[in-house]
Amino acid sequence: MSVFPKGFLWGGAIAANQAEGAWNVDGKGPSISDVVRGGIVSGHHDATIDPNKYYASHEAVDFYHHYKEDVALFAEMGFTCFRTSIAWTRIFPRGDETTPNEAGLKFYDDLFDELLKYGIEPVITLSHYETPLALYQEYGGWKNRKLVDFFTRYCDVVFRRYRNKVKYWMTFNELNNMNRMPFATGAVDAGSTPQELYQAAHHQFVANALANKLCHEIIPQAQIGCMLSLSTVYPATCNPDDIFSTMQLRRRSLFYSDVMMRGEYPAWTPRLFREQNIELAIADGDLELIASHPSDYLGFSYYRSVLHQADGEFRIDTGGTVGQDNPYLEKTAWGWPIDAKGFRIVCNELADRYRKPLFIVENGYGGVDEVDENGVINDTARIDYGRQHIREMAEAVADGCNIMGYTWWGPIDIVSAGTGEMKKRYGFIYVDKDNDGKGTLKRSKKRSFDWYKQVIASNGENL
Ligand code: BGP
Repeated sequence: MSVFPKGFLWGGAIAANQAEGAWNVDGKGPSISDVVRGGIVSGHHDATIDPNKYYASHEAVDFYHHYKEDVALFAEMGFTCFRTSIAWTRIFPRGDETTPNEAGLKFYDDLFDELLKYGIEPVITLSHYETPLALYQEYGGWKNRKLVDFFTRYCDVVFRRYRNKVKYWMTFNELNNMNRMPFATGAVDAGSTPQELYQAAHHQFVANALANKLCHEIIPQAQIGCMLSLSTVYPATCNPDDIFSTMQLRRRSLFYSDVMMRGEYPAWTPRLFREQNIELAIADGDLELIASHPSDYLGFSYYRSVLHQADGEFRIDTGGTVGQDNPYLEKTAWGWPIDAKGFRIVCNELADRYRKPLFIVENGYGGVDEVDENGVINDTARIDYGRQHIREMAEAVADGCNIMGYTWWGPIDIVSAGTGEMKKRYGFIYVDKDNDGKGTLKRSKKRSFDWYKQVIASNGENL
């Protein structure tokens, strides 16, 4: 019998800016993703949109116009949930308006209706690297407290509008990437000071608490979580310096979920702030608000593990080199170590730490897919990755971890956040489009399509 409980949510996850395209259609304004060429992770972006240049988010895989066809394929695989984000700039094109854009609201009404028609629960991220560009350019992004009000207004509008359609929400995607990817995460510049980065995070904690409060008031049956990127981190050796340094690194990463899940700043933060000359502007009532409205669950992405050495260079770049080399692990074509046991470890670590439900909202294999002479894409490496990781997730459930669901990242090929490429593909569904934007956008099934279908049909038994 399956170890996964009845009602375990199985599906896939995308983000609006990596899939929808239609970046300036039906009143949508530009988001920070729309000025990026070559991946939002680097933070490199143009000051204004150059019509002669290629921006991957502008068309992406045109999910905006293909969603019916795509949702039908998800339904064929048996999805019971589907994670995507609402593009904030479809609802408020600049972010600071008071009246929402009806055409944008209507698009998500139609998308959610289409999902619900097949019994697929929408799981919605409110902000996935998609802060309105005007809020970056004119307000300086999340380091400005005004964004709390703008975000809260946006949340209020979408909670009311979709109260009968969406039960699962998440606030900010991978907030713990603030130090590594400040532009994507906080709409602040790459060279920002620690003071600015932690201030931006504080504003997002306040916004997160207000969103949780509003969501519970407007949709009592809903659950709203936070979302983090959580690779497992191993010390490179048993040298106590490596172990201590790894613990510190882990704390800095879990700082974000500690605040949002537990409702308080961890005990070690005053020392960090003192040593880095950080003086946070905390308004009256902020800490009480954060304490009163913690997240209902922790959503997280897991792709790989990281090996950390105290005096070594901690390298993370978009080309894919991650930490030091772990001799025990194979890597993907992008250099991401494949570590299914690490997945079980991280599930247990988080279940122990927070004692609240976990939702695996991203896990997947980014690889290069070749169409063979018969038109078949035989993506066995993707299937192996999925099989190993779901097997370890089953072990984590058997260990006692409370896991709500699992959404494979990029069930249909989309633009890579790290590199801006189409070539780095995660999908069970292939999209005919290349790195230069050429292709018919035709969808076709890879071999992994039937594999995932069988996994869902057997509630994770038949791998
Ligand atoms: C996560 C992001 C996603 C996503 C994924 C895979 O960090 O939340 O947006 O794209 O990583 O990364 P990439 O696209 O760089 O392969």
